[in-house]
Amino acid sequence: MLMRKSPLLAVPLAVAGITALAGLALALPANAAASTSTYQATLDPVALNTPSGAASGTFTLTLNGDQATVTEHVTGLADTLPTDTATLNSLGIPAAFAGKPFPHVQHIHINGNDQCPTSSADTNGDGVISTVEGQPAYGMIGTTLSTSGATDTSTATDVTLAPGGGSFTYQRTFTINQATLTAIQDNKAVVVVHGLNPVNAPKASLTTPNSLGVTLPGASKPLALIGTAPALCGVLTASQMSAVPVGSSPTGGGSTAGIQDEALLGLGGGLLLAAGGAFAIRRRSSKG
Ligand SMILES: [Cu+2]
Repeated sequence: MLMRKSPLLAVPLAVAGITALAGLALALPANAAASTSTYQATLDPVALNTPSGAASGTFTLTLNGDQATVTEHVTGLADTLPTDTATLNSLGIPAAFAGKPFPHVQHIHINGNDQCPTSSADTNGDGVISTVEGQPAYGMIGTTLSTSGATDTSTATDVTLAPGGGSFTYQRTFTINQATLTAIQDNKAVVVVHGLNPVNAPKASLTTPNSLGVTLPGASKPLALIGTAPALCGVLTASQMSAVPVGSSPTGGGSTAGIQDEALLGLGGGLLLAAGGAFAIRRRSSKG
């Protein structure tokens, strides 16, 4: 539809085909993303809660205005929920969850001491660092890294929107709230993945109710500490990989920038085509 306005440009675009359009979409953000910055965290086992070397992860967050793109890989976490009713009940997990992937709620915590908790964070001495005990180190929840839906605190403990399983890749682009955005830029943001592995978690995490009072729908008792205690943690720091603008853009952060950015993130061929259309308009206006 947009191409009709620019027949001369539409012809080479059509001939070049999808591959070239994808190339254009990849090339565009160099101009559009002058403010892009990248932050990274290495996710390490939380003291007391996860044995050293048992689990690990990498986390990359790219900011472009208020759009955040997260790419995360974790491995070695709790894999599946128990299947026997007695164990499920003792952990505060309804039977409907039997054998399902172990949910790992995860957040960007902000405005604490920009640290992951050490063993001294276990202030009640039960051998587990609860997520509340970890807060002086990593702060309150700023953003929920949910698989869909809201990314604020409203989904913080929603296990149905949490990634699950022992190893997973999480990738999502979302509008990041101002508090988290500011904290990231001030180096006050910490990534926390929750949910301890029953196989090697501290015994107390299996028998103590979680410190947030989370009770799963249909459960007869609160979820055990194992469900919400921090398993992996990493401090977000600015990366040397941050994009460097190449050339100048006459329109800067124009109204089409959002579309182009989504295309960069690989959200689908339709958006790639949309980006091609936006590119056609920009080219036409810059020539005219
Ligand atoms: Cu958290």
